[in-house]
Amino acid sequence: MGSWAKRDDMIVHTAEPYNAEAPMTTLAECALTPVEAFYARNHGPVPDLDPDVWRLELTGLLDRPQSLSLERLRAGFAPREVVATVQCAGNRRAGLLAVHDIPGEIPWGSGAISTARWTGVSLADVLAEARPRPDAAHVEFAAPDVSEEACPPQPYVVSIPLAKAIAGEALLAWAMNDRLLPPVHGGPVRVVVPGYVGARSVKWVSRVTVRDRPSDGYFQAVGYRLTPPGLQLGPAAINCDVLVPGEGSVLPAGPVTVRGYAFGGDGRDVTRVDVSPDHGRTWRQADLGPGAGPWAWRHWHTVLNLPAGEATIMARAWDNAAACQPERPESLWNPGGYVNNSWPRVRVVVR
Ligand SMILES: Nc1nc2c(c(=O)[nH]1)N[C@H]1C(S)=C(S)[C@@H](COP(=O)(O)O)O[C@H]1N2
Ligand SMILES: [Mo]
Repeated sequence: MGSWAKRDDMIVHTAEPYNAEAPMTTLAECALTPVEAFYARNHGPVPDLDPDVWRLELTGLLDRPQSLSLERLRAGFAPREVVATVQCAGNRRAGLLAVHDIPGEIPWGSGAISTARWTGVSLADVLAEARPRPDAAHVEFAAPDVSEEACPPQPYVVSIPLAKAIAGEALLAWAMNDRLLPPVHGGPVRVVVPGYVGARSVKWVSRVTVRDRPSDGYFQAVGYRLTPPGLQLGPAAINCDVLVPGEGSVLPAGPVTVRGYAFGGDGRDVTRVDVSPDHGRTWRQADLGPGAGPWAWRHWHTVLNLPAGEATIMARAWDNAAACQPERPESLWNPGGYVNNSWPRVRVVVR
């Protein structure tokens, strides 16, 4: 076991704060990512919280502000389960860094995305009891972990629109894959905002503030922002990637099974994944796996016949509005440096 009870084969980008992703072959194995292989993205040290002392403060534009213990949260609201994929906005950033350097950003490979069955209560139910006022428009989540990456160093605070917070799918979760949330994933309680960039799924949440405008904390207003200023990341972009074979694989001639995932993002379904054996000259449609619900990725696979020599395998996903992933990372690069959902390219050698 590695640190934080993770598998030994995790790719650890930084040990402190702990930032790690699973190898792509591991992600290809199952629809739900084992907790030991679930990627971890931390901006500061993991706080050590006592579940008995933990409270969730609900404050701001509310008629009935609340302070809820874990016991009260579990007993007072209907339990909910949602299978949701969480994807860091930096997933596949290494592909952007190959185009342009972005100083200080983690060179995530393709594994800053994972899927779990989350158990908790619906944020909508909890907010309903606190009664948002008519001018409520955004919901801010605050956690106690202090990040030195922020300027000045500050706790992790971000927000989502009220409409998303009360749509039903967002959770205050205390378990993942039927296990109590481990500290590194936000235990005792975290927010899970299905379909949004991972940055909005706040771990160790301790305060929920209902506001008339988005959070002005560093991680909302400066980090996780696309240029021009003010354009904030929320809904995740449609994405797919090739997980197997890996970059640089040497394969025997003959049929090759290609596997990957596709994720539609916020309420958009992936309806088709195409795979090219020859750098985009020809394409064939992959078989899409069932997926574990509207907020989860879908695995896909197809069999390609690759000629001997070097080959570049590519993939692209389409959503139910016929939108396709953008072709090239060059068209996505911006000084904020976030979100590479361009077509994956995997070079292999066939002998
Ligand atoms: N309190 C807190 N919540 C946080 C973060 C953090 O650093 N602190 N990182 C965010 C980011 S950027 C991502 S991608 C997800 C990662 O969740 P995970 O570590 O459980 O995979 O948590 C989000 N929630
Ligand atoms: Mo992230």
